[in-house]
Amino acid sequence: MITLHGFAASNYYNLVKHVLLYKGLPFKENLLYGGSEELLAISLAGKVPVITTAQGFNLSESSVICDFIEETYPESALYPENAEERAVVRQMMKMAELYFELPSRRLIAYALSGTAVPESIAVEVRQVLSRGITALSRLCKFSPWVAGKELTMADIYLYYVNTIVSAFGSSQLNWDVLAEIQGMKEWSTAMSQSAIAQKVEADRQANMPEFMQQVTAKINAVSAK
Ligand SMILES: N[C@@H](CCC(=O)N[C@@H](CS)C(=O)NCC(=O)O)C(=O)O
Repeated sequence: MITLHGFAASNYYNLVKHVLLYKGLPFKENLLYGGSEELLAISLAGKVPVITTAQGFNLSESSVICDFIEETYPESALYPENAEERAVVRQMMKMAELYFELPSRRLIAYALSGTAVPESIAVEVRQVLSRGITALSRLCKFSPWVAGKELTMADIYLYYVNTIVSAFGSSQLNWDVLAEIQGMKEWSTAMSQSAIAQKVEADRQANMPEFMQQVTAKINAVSAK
């Protein structure tokens, strides 16, 4: 059986969990936070999520894990058969990661510590997010899924990326980034209503208090130095 390591407050963890649930694969969860020795032993960069297969193979990096799960368990396919269509799905995932997820993540430390985002960083983040808006507006079809008629890996990936963009764009930049892409919010609402998304969200909420305790402990340890 696959083991999924990490914590449910992480959107990267949750997107892999959603894929496992979508494919109906049996898996167990092992709660690990960043910085733990146990995580460092199995995750090359000390990041979550990590999966361990029944054969004992450890794999990190969420998009690589998604590909591995698809190749190992092709039932309930999440990538199109056609190579060009498959490339478009991967392009959406890449654009979402580079131009939505990563710039939004630069805001998280300020949100958690309650300090203002320096204007130079806010300018840079806005620029990169604008690039993401342009790219994803051109790519996403929302008919009804992002790549067209079939739900693909891009739907799952983008949905969890958007949780970060939405939360920190509005709280730190006062910018409703997702509203800039026509159809994105309606699609996001549809995604959030699936039984899988609701289970993942319930688990996320249950983990939040403990996750916030971890964050506070880390902030206090840094400020005590
Ligand atoms: N590129 C990685 C990023 C994963 C990542 O940033 N995970 C965060 C949680 S959302 C983490 O492990 N943070 C703990 C730390 O940095 O120590 C992926 O796609 O899996």
